[in-house]
Amino acid sequence: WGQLGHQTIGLIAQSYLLPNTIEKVQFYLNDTTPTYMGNIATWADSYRYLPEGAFSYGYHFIDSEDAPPPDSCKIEYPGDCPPEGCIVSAIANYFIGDITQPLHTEGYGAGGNDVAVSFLGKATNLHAAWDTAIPNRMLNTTKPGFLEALGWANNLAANVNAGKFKHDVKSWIKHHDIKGDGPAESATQWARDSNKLVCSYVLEDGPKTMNNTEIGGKYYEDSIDIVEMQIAKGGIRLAAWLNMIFEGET
Ligand code: DCM
Ligand code: DCM
Ligand code: ZN
Repeated sequence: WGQLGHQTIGLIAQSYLLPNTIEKVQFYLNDTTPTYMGNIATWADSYRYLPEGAFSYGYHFIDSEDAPPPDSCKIEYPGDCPPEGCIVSAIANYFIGDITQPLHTEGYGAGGNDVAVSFLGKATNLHAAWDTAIPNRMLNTTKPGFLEALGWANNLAANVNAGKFKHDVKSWIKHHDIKGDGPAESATQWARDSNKLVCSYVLEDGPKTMNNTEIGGKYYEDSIDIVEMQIAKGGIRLAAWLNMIFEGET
């Protein structure tokens, strides 16, 4: 996800943290402002481009070798994870935010980075569209600020609490386990959950057919529900994971 997605996930997560977890997270982040989780949400995306953060570049995704969808979507763990690590092996110590972006669990065309598309007339690639252009368009902005993320987080949290996601939430966090191989096993389930969407929608028509097409119309319209669910899911999983770490609860 891009800035908007990551900030929204952080802000959703923040509203589900339990008291002791809030205290610990604020302590480690050294931030007690009202948006402490939103403020840090894009840190991992800048860090990986610094020389000292280069080791973490591959921790943002897993390149499933199931290409080319839609014929098969499949995550093999540890098979799909290189020795340097991937988003599944890194979950125990690192970043939860990106694993709900379907193309972060797909190897084809480097997670869709090599699939050229146009979005409302503007040349881009499929990965960037899912990270950024689609979420931005959903919020009716080309340059999202913190207010867009806050508004979106509130809206999605309301749908988790009493709206269209009310009945899904339990299934989003049912694989959480922190002991032993738990983190990698949980993360493998999450990666499979995302990777399934690659075949059922994201690359449904076949990546080659999508090359150089305009995706700002029906493709965009039908992606909205998926993006909303995946961002909400990311926030809920992040909160549950932190609660589990700091209070032994899920
Ligand atoms: N990005 C960044 N610094 C750069 C280049 C890109 O912070 N030099 C950000 C822009 C997008 C995000 O990375 O918000 C996309 O990353 P990912 O696909 O891992 O979510
Ligand atoms: N990415 C991915 N899978 C890959 C390579 C990259 O999901 N095999 C993601 C990580 C980056 C984004 O795509 O945030 C853009 O990649 P880059 O920064 O290499 O242009
Ligand atoms: Zn991305």
